[in-house]
Amino acid sequence: MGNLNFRAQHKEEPRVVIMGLDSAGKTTLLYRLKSNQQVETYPTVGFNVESLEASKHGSLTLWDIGGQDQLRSSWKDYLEDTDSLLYVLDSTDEDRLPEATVELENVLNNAHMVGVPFLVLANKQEVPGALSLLEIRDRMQLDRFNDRCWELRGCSALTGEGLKEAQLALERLLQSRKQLCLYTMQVNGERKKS
Ligand code: G3D
Repeated sequence: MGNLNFRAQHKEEPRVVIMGLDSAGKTTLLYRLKSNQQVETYPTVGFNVESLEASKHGSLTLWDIGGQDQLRSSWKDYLEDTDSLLYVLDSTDEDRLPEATVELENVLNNAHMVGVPFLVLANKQEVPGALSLLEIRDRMQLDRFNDRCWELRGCSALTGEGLKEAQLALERLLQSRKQLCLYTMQVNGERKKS
């Protein structure tokens, strides 16, 4: 479990928020990315936070936010200064895909999330019968979010499959965010001069 000073200490690192319904595999993913280890997880009350080494960015701060129904109203409190959203899905939980879609929409509609890129990670892909990426893309109608950068990747936080590719996708999205910020600063600078 992280401590609240972590944010102040690491504020210059790109900030990635991990969200998704409870049991999607967020905490397993966080610790698999962090140390390539499987950990015993308990429902997250509040958040877990870790710093992760990344190839292009030095390091990233990953915030894993509890996804239980009663905690979701507090998701908005974690969105300020977010550079990218990592949205984790349980690809075996077809019944809750509509709920997961609505929650993703709610997060993306938050005022702090305008233009923030996101990565949907379809987790638990090693389970036979898991929804394919194509099915997920169609059912969640992800193409309607084409006004910002996003990617959809499959993975298994349990076996580690797909995580390297997921991390690279995340880094690409952060790069796109950085370029957009630089462009916006430049445009704002030009506006000030004129
Ligand atoms: P959460 O943080 O999103 O709530 P957890 O989810 O990380 O606590 O994981 C919830 C359950 O899903 C855990 O099982 C965990 O082991 C399992 N899980 C996470 N990732 C995967 C995966 O890629 N494949 C499979 N098959 N299971 C996964 P338990 O049994 O402890 O509830």
